[in-house]
Amino acid sequence: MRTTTVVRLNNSARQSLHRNPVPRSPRKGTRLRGLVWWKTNRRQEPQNAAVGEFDPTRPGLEIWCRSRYDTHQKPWVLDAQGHVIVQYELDKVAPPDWTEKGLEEIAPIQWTGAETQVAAAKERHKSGDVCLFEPLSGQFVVRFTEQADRLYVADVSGDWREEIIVVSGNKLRIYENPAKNPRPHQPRLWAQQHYRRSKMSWNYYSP
Ligand SMILES: [Ca+2]
Repeated sequence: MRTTTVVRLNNSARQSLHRNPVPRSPRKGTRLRGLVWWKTNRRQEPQNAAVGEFDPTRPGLEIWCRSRYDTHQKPWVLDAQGHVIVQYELDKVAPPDWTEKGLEEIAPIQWTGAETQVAAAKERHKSGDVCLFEPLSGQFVVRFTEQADRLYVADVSGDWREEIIVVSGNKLRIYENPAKNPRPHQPRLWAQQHYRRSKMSWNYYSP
């Protein structure tokens, strides 16, 4: 039986695809329903991204994009409609002794329990420190002196907030937030199927 592919695009999406075509042969059996949205920030590669509730005053989730600079990264944030709402130079907001190679293994994290999420990351290309930062401003809110080789984020203590899990050589360390949980009765994140799916595997570009 032949596979039928249905793709309906508006004019703006057609123009976007013309400038930046996507692969034309979807996996057999895949039924495309069209482009949801496509957005570029002056054709820059976002490279690593983190999606989360970084600004509750804006509808939907925001997308933090790291940029692909090997040093002196210049992140930006898209809103749920694909508009660039902020961009900044990491060097101007990171601690002065943070590696100039920037951030890697970036993940949104429910650290405080408040509605606004922050992001966790480690020093790029080294067994380095770990930080939590505000994606919209780039401000570092917590820094852990570490020799982190790999970083994970998940709720392992069971209070629905998330902890930072660091692999350092053959050691594993877990950091939790000792502050009071402002919303202790939120349902556990593990109750959401998409959370279980996203935590099943680890991905360097969007953990
Ligand atoms: Ca939002």
